[in-house]
Amino acid sequence: MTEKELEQRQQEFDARIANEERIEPKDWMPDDYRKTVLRQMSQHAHSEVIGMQPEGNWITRAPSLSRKAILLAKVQDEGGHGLYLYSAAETLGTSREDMVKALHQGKAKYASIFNYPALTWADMGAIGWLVDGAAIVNQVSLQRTSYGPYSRAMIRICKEESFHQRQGYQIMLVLAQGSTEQKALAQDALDRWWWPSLMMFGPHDSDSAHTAKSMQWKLKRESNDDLRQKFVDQTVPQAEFLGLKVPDPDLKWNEERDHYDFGKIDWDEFWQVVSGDGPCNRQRLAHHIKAQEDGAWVREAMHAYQEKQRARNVCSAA
Ligand code: FAQ
Repeated sequence: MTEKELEQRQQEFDARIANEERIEPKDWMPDDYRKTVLRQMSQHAHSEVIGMQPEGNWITRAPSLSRKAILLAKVQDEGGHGLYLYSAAETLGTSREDMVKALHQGKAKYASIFNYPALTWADMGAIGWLVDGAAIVNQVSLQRTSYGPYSRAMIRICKEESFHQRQGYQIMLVLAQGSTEQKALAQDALDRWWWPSLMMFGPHDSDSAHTAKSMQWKLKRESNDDLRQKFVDQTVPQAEFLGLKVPDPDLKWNEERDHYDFGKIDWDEFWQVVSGDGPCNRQRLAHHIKAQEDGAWVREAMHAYQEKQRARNVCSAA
């Protein structure tokens, strides 16, 4: 492509973004845009799949058959979101195998939150309420992202996340209204999951490497700090309704700003977890690698079956 043609394409792309048009897989897009969407979507897909592990640990220990069925369905949904997002990301020209390889080599990230352990049944409540709650705030905003397949995936995924958030909140509600021990379990889960949930939104805007460009491309529609504030504002009244205390002495309503003020996030902890040194990073990745290796025979069998079908179709067509 000549320089003039490239300039023309770039102008058309910019105009489409300005007009709120979606960018589709076969459309021309700047290399940096493709790279950034792929990075975000693949990391999002990895988060959904690695995110199955903390809750997956509790399927056999759920306190009743109905809790077990609900949790099983919820964890399966997260796996489905991952597959959905991998397929959507593949439209950018990179295979799912390569995305997974990048994860295993430590080149691709996944949400820091999933490197924390789920220690009690109350954590199933806190994860649904807070982690899915934070994911929804982010994903509702991403429903309007400029890359078409990502935007459509978000619309569907948000519907399911909304059920996940409610099932988590309902677990918390039962515990918070239960015995003294149950209420203590709920408070302990909130104490441990609150700050990591705030970290899910990423670094402050001033320290966010990608936000400015991603906002310009309308890939991100709201900044990390704005989404985090939204989450705090909507979640604090929910904690109050449960009769639980958010573990932040600096949390208070700011009349002037019409928002909650909240305390300082421990960014050293955030970057430590993001760089692979959180409580469960090694365990999560090792589990994923093992599952991938253990499932190799299934993929091989599927390919062999496809080959057989193809050969049969060629023979019957001849
Ligand atoms: N964890 O410049 P920014 C879910 C990295 S789904 C780890 O601000 P960006 C469902 C970032 O990648 C949860 N790394 O980056 C569920 C970048 O590093 P890089 C996942 C993080 O992309 C519930 C560097 O820091 N949701 O929970 C994190 O503009 C329950 C600089 O950051 C999504 O992925 C973090 N929290 O903004 C499943 C949503 N934050 O790539 C199971 C889509 C930042 O240059 C159970 N993603 N980093 O090496 C996004 O909206 C964005 O990617 C952000 C980060 C907001 C996460």
